[in-house]
Amino acid sequence: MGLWLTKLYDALSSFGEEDPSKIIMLGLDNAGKTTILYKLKLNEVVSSIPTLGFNVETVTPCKGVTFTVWDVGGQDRIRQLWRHYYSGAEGLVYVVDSTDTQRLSEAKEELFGILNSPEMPVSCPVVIIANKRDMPNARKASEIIDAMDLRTLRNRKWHIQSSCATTGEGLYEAVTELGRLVKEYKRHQT
Ligand code: G3D
Ligand code: MG
Repeated sequence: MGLWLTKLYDALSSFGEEDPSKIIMLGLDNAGKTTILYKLKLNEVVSSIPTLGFNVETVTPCKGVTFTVWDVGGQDRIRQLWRHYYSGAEGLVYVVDSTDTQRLSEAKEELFGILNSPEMPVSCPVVIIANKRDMPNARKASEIIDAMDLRTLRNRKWHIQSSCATTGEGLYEAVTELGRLVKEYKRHQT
């Protein structure tokens, strides 16, 4: 394992240590979720569960930490199925394509819709990943905060991190912050 992967593995391991952590990773299609998942999977195989009518990917990069991933947006027909996966979530990673300015408002609506869902734990923390930062037209994290009205998020801790999923840049920082927020959240649950 390279140094980068070792650090990532340590960051991931740190939040499954005491008890298992259930993380969901969502975002519009094409945001970069599957790319991130493959970077996080380390030696694990990503398993897809397509039988439910929508494609759910799961990966357990290290003992005790599970990421469950699907695309949000469109397809109203299957929305009620998502709720099943919200319950018990201890962290949400929300991936945004920071070059896709046309769909930032849709990304925002979906995020707020998810967070307002009755099944979504009220104070579950959120890490927003502003992905594709390598592209010349990528919006900065501060611009994403404004465009998505992230400062209006109430009752929960959130953090934004820009990344380039194809190289992995920013993912270690995102995972480290996620681990910190998840641990803090769990301490307050007990
Ligand atoms: P999704 O799972 O959220 O739908 P994917 O998104 O992970 O499938 O990524 C969608 C496309 O964006 C892929 O391109 C992927 O390679 C690209 N991508 C993901 N992250 C980055 C990034 O940080 N920078 C750049 N430049 N591209 C990225 P393809 O061409 O395979 O569809
Ligand atoms: Mg995908």
